[in-house]
Amino acid sequence: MLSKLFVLFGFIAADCVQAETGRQAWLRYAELKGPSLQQYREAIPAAVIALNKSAIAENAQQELVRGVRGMIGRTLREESGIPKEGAIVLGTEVAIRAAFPEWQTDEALKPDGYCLKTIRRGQLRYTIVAAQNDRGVLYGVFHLLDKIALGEAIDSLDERQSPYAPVRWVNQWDNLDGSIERGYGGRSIFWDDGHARADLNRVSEYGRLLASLGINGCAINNVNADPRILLPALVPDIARIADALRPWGVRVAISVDFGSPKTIGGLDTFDPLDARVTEWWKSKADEIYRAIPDLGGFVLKADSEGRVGPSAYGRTHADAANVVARALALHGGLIFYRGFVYDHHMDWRNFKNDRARAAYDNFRPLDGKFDTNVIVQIKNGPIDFQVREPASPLFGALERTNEAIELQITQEYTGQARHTVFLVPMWKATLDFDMHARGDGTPVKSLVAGTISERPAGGFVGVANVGLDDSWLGNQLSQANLYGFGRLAWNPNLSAQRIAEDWTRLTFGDDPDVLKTIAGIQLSSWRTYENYTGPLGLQTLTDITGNHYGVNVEASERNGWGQWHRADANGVGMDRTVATGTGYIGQYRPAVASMFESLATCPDDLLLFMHHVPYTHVLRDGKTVIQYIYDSHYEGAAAVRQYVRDWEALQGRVDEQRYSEIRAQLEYQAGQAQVWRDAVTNWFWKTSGIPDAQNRVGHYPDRVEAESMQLQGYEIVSIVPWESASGGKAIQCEQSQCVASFRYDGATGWRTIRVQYFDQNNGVAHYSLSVAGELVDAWAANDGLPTQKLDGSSSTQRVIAGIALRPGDEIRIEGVPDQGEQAALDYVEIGTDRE
Ligand code: GCV
Repeated sequence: MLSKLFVLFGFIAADCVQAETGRQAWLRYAELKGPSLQQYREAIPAAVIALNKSAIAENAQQELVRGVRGMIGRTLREESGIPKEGAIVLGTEVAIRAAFPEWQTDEALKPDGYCLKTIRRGQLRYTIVAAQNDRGVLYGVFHLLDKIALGEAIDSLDERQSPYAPVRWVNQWDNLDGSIERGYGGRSIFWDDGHARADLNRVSEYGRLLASLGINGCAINNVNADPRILLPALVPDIARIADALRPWGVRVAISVDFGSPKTIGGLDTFDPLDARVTEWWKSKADEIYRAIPDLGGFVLKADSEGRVGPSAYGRTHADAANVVARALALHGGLIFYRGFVYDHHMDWRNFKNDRARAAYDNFRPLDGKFDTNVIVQIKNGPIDFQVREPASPLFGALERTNEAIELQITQEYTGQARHTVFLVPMWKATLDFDMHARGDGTPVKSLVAGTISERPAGGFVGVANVGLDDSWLGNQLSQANLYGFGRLAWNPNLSAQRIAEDWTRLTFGDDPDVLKTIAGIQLSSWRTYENYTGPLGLQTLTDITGNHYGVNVEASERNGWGQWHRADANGVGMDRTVATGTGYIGQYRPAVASMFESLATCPDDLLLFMHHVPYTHVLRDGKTVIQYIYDSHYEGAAAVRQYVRDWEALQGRVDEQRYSEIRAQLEYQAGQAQVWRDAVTNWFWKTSGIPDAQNRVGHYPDRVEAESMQLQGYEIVSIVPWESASGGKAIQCEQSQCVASFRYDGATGWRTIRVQYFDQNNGVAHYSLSVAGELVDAWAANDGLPTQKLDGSSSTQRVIAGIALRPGDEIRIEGVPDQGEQAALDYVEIGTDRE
């Protein structure tokens, strides 16, 4: 009893303290208001019974109590048998049938599936949550709570839900030292300093979030695996993490390094066909399964980006996968073998070379040679999570091999959680794409779920990379990507709109204006981001050999990484046609290949991914390619400015902390979108020699370049790449303090001043801005942007609204450098207020 009270008060205290930090995500269980509260108070019975005894069943019951208390303000009484009053009854089908013999169903539930059913006995009403297994019961409870949160009726239930695919997993790219590769939400919730964290509460909280979406597996370390994960000393750590996730129905998996038999195993080889290596993997699996009998399995990245693999011994990926698979099979484990295999030292001068071909070329010949507990885990597109890619042709090419689609929830190439980009529409474009693998009607979703060819395993893997930040992912709005991944993994037929709206209502409440604004931003955000970072299939025009964040149009060219767009003075795009290009298009089935091969039928959104065309090529909307590039960048940047205005209209309707965080994030994004816009459009103008028909590119009437100001102490520097700073130049301060000033020569009026400055991550420079001798703003460059350099990644904007300016007013910026951060400035723009 005492411990239950403790849990009760613990929840209440936790809810008060952490109410709106974002940590509760979509599971806030905020108190309902108005008539719906009254309706639920009348509909909800007083008692709950869990018929099965297990940690998962206990969690299901506790979750129900917690949710009902939060939303309806009623504390359910926990009973041990069916009472003579209305009740909510949780249990497996077998247990429910024993208690309610009158419950008849024709259709058996799938594993993890559940049913919500109202059964009446005379005047009494029982709300049944029945499932094939305990995990399904937990999922059913979450669904029931969602229905309440979304205002749906629960007094006459008759609903069955089954997952679309058995595999619904997340991968975490967490390193044992606690850092996360491509993680933007803080340090690892799992690891610190080489071991599992002492406090794994956040892991349990994560398990709860995952369970609420029906996610049933989690790989807890980076696919660039540290071989030490397989040392005996780490087994208890993995076991502790598994203990934290198990009550939420989430099985743990680990990523392993293929060289382990040699690096940590004491063998002189890791040749998959060597009997000693076979034995090593077997005894290693036995050792781990003794401690964690329900381990999900292993994830393996081999022969990719410097990782060792079977090629070291002239063996195939099937040889590599199977040697591990056989060790795991004895314990019911799976191996997720990553299809992300390519040569990153390709000769860029050879126009027939093509990284996009790699997955198919490597795996298609091995179809049918993988054991049944191997799943080939394939990224959605053939390159690497770019802002837009076609579906990987490998999905349609494997007929006798389990597949899973790998989607990236963490926003590596899509703004690193500093830009709001809701990825569900992008994922749906791939999942719904018909590969014509067996004639019409074989969308990617059906191939990965194995529903077409009855492959035994397969499904969905999301690279989540949540961290210790309260927002989990580094941006409150980015949580929708984790939520959306889970919803799609359970049911990929849901629409992006439905997912965006459900998420918004659960996360921010039911205010119709809040719903309209947030869902509106989310649903347009992918197109917006694409518009200013890489339209027409150019891929994300970022620093691909560096941080994958800021703009750098040529970073992809003239190196072996193969993310080429081949833009030159005459044209742009990769020729991947069969007729004249790399032949990549020929990897698709004929119906798909012919659509991509022809300029007449290739969708414009993927045009430059598939074809090299002159800048004057005319698109379907009548625009030339070059004009589209200009226009889309202006549209994208303007859209983000509008997001800021839309968001500001919600002040007072969203809790203060999340309101301010999101406002700051969107305002930052608006500044970055402008950097991207100017960089990409100027680069293409210079390269093509074709001016913008609307005369915007290269003409900035409101802008005063820092290098043209009166400078005291500041010196002018050239920026690399040139396009990432206005005019290719900026000013930096190598003294203890510097000043840049100029006189305003516009009309009298209220103005917004935008200062474009650089915020490197090697110090905290300070700035102040005065107008006509009066200090109007001061700020610190203390953001953690991913660079020490002056470039597009560090370029950022300070917006100072509501300034009364008169012609002749002096605008003066003082910069104080700190530890190598040089208080650098690019330009100042003066617009009409809140322009
Ligand atoms: C974990 C991209 C990322 C790498 C990542 C790799 C992969 O190249 O930039 O950080 O490595 O994909 O998916 O294996």
